[in-house]
Amino acid sequence: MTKALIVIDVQNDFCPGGKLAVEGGDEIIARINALMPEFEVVVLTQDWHPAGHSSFASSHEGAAAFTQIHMEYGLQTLWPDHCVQGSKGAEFHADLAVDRAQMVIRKGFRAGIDSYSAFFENDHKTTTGLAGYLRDRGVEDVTFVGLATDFCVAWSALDAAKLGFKATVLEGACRAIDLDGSLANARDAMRAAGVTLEQ
Ligand code: VGL
Ligand code: ZN
Repeated sequence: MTKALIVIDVQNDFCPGGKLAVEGGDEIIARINALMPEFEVVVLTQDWHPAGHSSFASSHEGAAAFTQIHMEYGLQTLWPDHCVQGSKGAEFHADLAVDRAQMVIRKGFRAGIDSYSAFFENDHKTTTGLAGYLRDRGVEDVTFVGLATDFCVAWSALDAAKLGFKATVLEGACRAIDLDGSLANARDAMRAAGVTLEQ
């Protein structure tokens, strides 16, 4: 069974000192690098927003970061500006072994829609192309690591399970944002969907 490691958003803005820093975000990098040689397929995702993206609180007058708004496709959490295309914050962390990756999926590049999942944008319909890539390479088993557990990692793992992949999240190689119970909710949802949670 061909196995893929999907490394979610290990970018400067999600690491300490970044615009949307996840506590301990850089602590997982050595483990992720060590995992890479165990997988035939290694994919990185890169959050990649245009300036003025609709997920930025700064794009909505009077709106504060970490609140929610209604978009056409559903509820959307608003974030500080982060991972702007071409910025230092959007680059992968310098310690990540990016050269071992065979594929980089950029997501969140459409101004009007966010994309947490590596497979579908937040309308749950627009695809990123990753499922097709994995199927073409014969992948059946996908393991997720990276940032953040309760947003991009969880949404990716949930979609992977829905698409029929065997999905595992290595929580010890992830860190969470944990906003209003989002981590507990994400873990419940992943378990219910048949995602295997391991340390
Ligand atoms: C993420 C919030 C906004 C993530 C990306 O990588 O989990 N979270 N954009
Ligand atoms: Zn983002």
